[in-house]
Amino acid sequence: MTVKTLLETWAASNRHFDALLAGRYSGHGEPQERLFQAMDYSLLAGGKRLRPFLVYQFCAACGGEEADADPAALAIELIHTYSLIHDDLPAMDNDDYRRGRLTNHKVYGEAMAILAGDGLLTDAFAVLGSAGLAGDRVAACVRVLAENAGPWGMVGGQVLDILSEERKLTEREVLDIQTRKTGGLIRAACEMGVICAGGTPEQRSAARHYADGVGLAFQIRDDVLDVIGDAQKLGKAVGVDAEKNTFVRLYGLEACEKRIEAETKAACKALQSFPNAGILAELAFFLAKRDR
Ligand code: GRG
Repeated sequence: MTVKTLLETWAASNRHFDALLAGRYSGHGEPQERLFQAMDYSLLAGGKRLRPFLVYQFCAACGGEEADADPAALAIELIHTYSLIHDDLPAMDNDDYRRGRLTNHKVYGEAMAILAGDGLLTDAFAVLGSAGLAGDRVAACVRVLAENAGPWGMVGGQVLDILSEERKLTEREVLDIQTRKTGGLIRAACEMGVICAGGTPEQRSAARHYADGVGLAFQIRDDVLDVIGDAQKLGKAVGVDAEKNTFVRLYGLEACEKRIEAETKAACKALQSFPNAGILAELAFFLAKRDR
């Protein structure tokens, strides 16, 4: 597997995914058109689509078809986008730019941005609930997604982060917040991919291990990019996390690089449970060096 093949596969996956999204919300003359426009504004702003790609690739690694993974891929990106819209609000991070454009509330106002996030979050479960998969697979996906995105997962991590803003955290505390806040959706994406394909409990567990390594490396890289990254490439401001409880503050830049490498290698070890997961290994190494 080469980086070129990875990027071509990822781009093809994104084309397929964007076709799924096209025309889903705005443009149908519904009375709540303004809400749909606000949802599409952030959804179609050109994110990397990493989480859907993970759903598709874990489904494929377990012998599933692309169509089996569509609802879970859609659901995870809807939830990810809602979290970004809400995270950018004045009551949270108060950011002006995201995905290279003005943040949702800057264009649609706070009330509509909150409702766009709410709409994306709830529709994610409508999408999953109407998946044409066996009922036990749908139920398992709903549970995994809700547990990782909700109060025990991403939302819980955000709360812990907010409550500790004034305090310098221990390594254990920073890791706990990261595991929920960033790790939650990455874990849900990987595990749902296995579930959609009817993979084994061992494969679900291996997918979680891969996700834990990749998720941690991804967040550390995010913190590193806030220091050394290019705002143009990232589509958002840099240097804004200097006062926060980041991994750079905890370890320093050099140790961050070492930890990213170690977590990436650990993630790839978990792939032994899958007969053909070369692309997921290549993805882990690519993400470790990403610049956007
Ligand atoms: C507000 C409920 C609520 C949760 C907020 C996930 C989150 C918690 C906030 C988003 C901001 C943030 C720094 C999250 C860390 C995870 C992360 C690096 C998100 C950005 O993900 P990318 O790089 O974004 O995949 P794109 O735009 O490419 O999809």
